[in-house]
Amino acid sequence: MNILKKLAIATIAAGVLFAGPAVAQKKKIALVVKALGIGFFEAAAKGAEEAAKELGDVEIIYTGPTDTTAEGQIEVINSLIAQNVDAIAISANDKDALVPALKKAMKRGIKVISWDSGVAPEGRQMHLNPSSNPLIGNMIVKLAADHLPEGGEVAVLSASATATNQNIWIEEMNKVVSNYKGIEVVATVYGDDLADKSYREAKGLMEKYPNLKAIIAPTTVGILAAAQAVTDAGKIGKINATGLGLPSELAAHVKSGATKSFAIWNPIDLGYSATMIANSLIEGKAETKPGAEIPMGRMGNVKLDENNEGAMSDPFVYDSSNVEDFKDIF
Ligand code: RAM
Repeated sequence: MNILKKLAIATIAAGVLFAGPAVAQKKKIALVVKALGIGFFEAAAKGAEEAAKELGDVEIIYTGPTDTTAEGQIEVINSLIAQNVDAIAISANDKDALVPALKKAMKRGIKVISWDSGVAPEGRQMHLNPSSNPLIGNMIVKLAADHLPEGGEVAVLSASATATNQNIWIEEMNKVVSNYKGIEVVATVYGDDLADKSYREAKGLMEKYPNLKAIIAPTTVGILAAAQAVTDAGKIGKINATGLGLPSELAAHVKSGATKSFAIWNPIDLGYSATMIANSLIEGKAETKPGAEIPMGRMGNVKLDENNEGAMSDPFVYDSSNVEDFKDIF
């Protein structure tokens, strides 16, 4: 063997040694939530992990700010861009404020979707709603009205004032309130999805409106705080804390009567679906255009409307007849 050939073989061998065996890199999907420490999002993260396990080659980065602000999420997005993740799936604290940062991510080739709480169309490729917005809007007032045959004063305790999802649901609710005889919405306040602020706001509502019959909280943090505030004020049976909540967090309040009933979709399914969609986009297996369908694993397909939005499934109502069956799941 001539010296050149020997050298070539040695070089190839060294190259192989140096490169090592080909290790398949896992795709990185970031699940960005409104804030860390919220049970609803922790359940969604469980679903994302389930999807990652099913796919086998996906790593989930579960992240978010410590409070429900757009500024906090922008920092998180910039750090994910620096980490060169493959996809960002975000529940937004503000529809518009995140757009520039997410546009930057998309320019770098990162797939961007919103889920739960949406980003304006120019800042994401598609948005996954948990359910239809008009259905949720109607549901939250119906939950209160079902227990108020004579009508009465109700107030809304929302999440943050810029939360896309709660704002749409409240808007949809206000469109149909007149269908419920005698129901009057006297105030809308914001607890920012912080337990203590939500509690103080609920207390404030009860003090300001002595005839209040229900607090409608379309947020899992808000409804829990409202149920506690109703309990502490000795108002069980007089004021119904209702809206959207988690069976695991509300079972005791349903038992006490502070919450007569509430609704929610399965947050585990939502995190699972968002992850499956993100993966379909990374793999180039789906398009994001009106009318397109994107596969979501065991949840079937989501069909996109003219704004590239789609809904996962219908909300489900919980009360004393079924809350115990679900409280260990989410
Ligand atoms: C809180 C968050 C979330 C919302 C649920 C119902 O956990 O605000 O965005 O979807 O409530």
